[in-house]
Amino acid sequence: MTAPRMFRIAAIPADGVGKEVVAAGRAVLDALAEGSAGAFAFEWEEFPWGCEFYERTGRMIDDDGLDRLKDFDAIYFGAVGWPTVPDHISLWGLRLKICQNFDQWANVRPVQFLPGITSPLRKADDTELDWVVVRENSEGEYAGLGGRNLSGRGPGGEVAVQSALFTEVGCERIMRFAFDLARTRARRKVSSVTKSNAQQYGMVLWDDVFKRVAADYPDVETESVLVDAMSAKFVLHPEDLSVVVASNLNADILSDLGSALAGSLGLAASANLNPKRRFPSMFEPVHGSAPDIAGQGLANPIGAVGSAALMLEHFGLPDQAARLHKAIEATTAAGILTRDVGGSASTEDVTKALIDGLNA
Ligand code: GGG
Repeated sequence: MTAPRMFRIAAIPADGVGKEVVAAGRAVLDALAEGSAGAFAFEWEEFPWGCEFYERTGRMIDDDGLDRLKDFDAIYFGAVGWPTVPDHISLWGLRLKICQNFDQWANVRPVQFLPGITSPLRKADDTELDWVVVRENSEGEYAGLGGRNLSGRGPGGEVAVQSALFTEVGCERIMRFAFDLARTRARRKVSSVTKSNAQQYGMVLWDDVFKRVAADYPDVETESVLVDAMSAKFVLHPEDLSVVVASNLNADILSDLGSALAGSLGLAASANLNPKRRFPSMFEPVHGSAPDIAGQGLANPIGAVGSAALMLEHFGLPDQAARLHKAIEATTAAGILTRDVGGSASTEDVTKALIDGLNA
């Protein structure tokens, strides 16, 4: 008998419901491996980083944390943020630190409509809708450039600057990623989103690069849409979307809108990819730590389990990813739903249904 393919995964549940949904995702993945007849297995190491760790140590992650993560096959992340720690400290101290250190410049956020879940779009054929938001994940509005109290005037007169950084290399690589992704989809279309009428430097560069890259993909339909118009399009004409590529901030906002339109933020999965695979990629639900429901067994584990499916695709196990998707669809179709999508099932109930669904 040959040894199983072993995947080493660093689990970072971090804060709030992140702990519950990472536990759920791990249970589902372990059940999948158990049923693989020894074909593959997961070796987990869990790290305690997050806001509680910050309160004890003054750091969101150990000083050697990034070094300890670098040799894992993937990072499975929960959610970051807790009311006792300022959000910019927790986000920059952990999630953004990992994304930037491991050059995870492509954030893939599919918007998926599941059976049995009512969407505010209220289309009879909701399950036919699906599009992907591709988020530039390394620069743009989240480049961390700027400063406070630049005037030196003190209280009441303070001035702050927050700059966005757009590089030709950064724009081009995320656009090529989006076009290559579009070529794998039934509808070969890329919609580029900016606010280049009002933001006349970085976003005009983005538009120029988009036109240049598009010329290399004549088989892919394209459009350039302002972010305000794209928000309306998400609601009014979602059937016209396939791949939507946008800057860090615009895509962050649009992907939340997309998942809310699909029924709940709790459903949305994401992959922070280092496409060249020099460093580990990170998989996490789109949702945050949800302090209002944390620790009550109310969190929806589907976003985290969908993220696990993206991780399996990244590992080159598309059939196993498809099994997770089938289990998700069977669970929602059977009406086993958490409160955010109109049900009364607990995180544990849904996790059990997902595990049962693997073998259905
Ligand atoms: N699991 C995603 C998460 O923890 N999000 C918290 C957050 O505030 N994210 C901002 C971002 O996605 O840049």
